[in-house]
Amino acid sequence: MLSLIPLYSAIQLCVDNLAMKPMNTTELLIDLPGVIDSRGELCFLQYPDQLPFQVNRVYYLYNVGTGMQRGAHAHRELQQVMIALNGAFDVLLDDGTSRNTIHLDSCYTGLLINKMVWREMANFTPGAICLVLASMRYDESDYIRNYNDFLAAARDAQQ
Ligand code: T46
Repeated sequence: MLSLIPLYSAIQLCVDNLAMKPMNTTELLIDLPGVIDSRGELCFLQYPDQLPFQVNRVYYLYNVGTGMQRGAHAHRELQQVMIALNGAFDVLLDDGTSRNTIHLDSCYTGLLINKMVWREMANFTPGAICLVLASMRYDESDYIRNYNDFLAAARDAQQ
């Protein structure tokens, strides 16, 4: 006999998504200081003024093809700050109860992504570069790559 559990999970996921509130992202956007002179522009961020954590890893995404998506996971402990160093892209953030999509298109803005936040990046413009400053070294066991598992863990964490 067919199990009804996958069907029930899918329906529950749809109901949950419809119930999502818009996430307030104001506090997540970090204004980065810039120094502009005749030689060009310089932008910086340092702990603890603009960065709420000390950086243990840096990586960047580039050459992301048209229509390609990145992310689609959450992190149990990792915090990150993301900057559109060049071009633009969209970042969907979802904490399990609220969600919002942020358009990043300025190297003067950092986006703080806290732990236990599902993220999906899309709509990369040609030549876009996404710089990420991370609080921890790479650790695959910190990833939650299944959305239902993320929702269950986020609800446990919020109780
Ligand atoms: C995130 C978004 C914004 C490593 O070996 N070391 C690293 O530091 C990273 C980030 C990745 N990898 C390996 C793991 C995979 O085999 O690179 C491969 C691609 O990683 P992933 O599919 O996780 O890439 P994205 O772009 O979907 O996600 C990345 C980060 O992994 C993630 O933490 O928040 O960028």
